[in-house]
Amino acid sequence: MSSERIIQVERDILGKNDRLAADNRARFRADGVLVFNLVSSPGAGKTSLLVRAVAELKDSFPIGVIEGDQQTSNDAERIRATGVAAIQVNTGKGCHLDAAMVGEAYDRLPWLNGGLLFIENVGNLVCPAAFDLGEACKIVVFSTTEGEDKPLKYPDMFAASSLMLINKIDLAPVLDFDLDRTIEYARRVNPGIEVLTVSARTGEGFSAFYAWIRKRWAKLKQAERTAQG
Ligand SMILES: Nc1nc2c(ncn2[C@@H]2O[C@H](COP(=O)(O)OP(=O)(O)OP(=O)(O)O)[C@@H](O)[C@H]2O)c(=O)[nH]1
Ligand SMILES: [Mg+2]
Ligand SMILES: [Zn+2]
Repeated sequence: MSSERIIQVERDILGKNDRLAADNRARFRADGVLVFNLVSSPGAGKTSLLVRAVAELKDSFPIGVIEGDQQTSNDAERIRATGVAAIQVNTGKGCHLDAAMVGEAYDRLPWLNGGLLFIENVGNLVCPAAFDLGEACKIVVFSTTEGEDKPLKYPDMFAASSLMLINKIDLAPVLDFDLDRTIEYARRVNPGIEVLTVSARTGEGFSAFYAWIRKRWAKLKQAERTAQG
């Protein structure tokens, strides 16, 4: 294929995805559901974070989870063990979730009436940045084991995210992790990105994460009331 043809095919794929993402977003709005798209490199701790968060939030909100991985249903099983509904999507050769996969998975979840939907994307710091799923925002999970320079090496993901959760903060002392430098690099590519430090292992920082979620949720409910007049 010529490079012009390749660019055209990419545009067609992203254009179709954007239309389906708009359909998803309209459905989420109609159901009053707040949707987060969690992205990270493999193993940063997305599922560990979600297992803790959904267990601790499930009495406050209806919650559903969509789990994206190339293979296995391990992550959906880890979520279901908390009593929260989870749908596993296997992308096979694919390296990201797209809006069509999320729309189909959403059909299979119970009605989340006014609740929360967490989408765990395939572990990959590159192309999930380009695929809108209809979410309210992306949350990038970055762990202390990855090296402070990742926001500069993979800027698209950090530019596309509203919140950076710096996970595995319990390991920071043994790794000589430089928190200030990481935040500085992330803000160089996205000056508005919010940052919280957490440990899915110890639970440190989770109350601030829940406060952040509740603030977004209150904003959504306020917008719904304004739209109703
Ligand atoms: N020390 C420590 N280990 C953690 C923490 N969070 C996750 N882990 C460990 O990191 C490894 C990967 O965690 P997962 O939750 O499976 O990561 P993930 O991002 O869901 O991985 P993929 O779905 O494969 O991309 C596991 O061994 C976890 O126990 C943390 O806060 N501290
Ligand atoms: Mg996972
Ligand atoms: Zn991909």
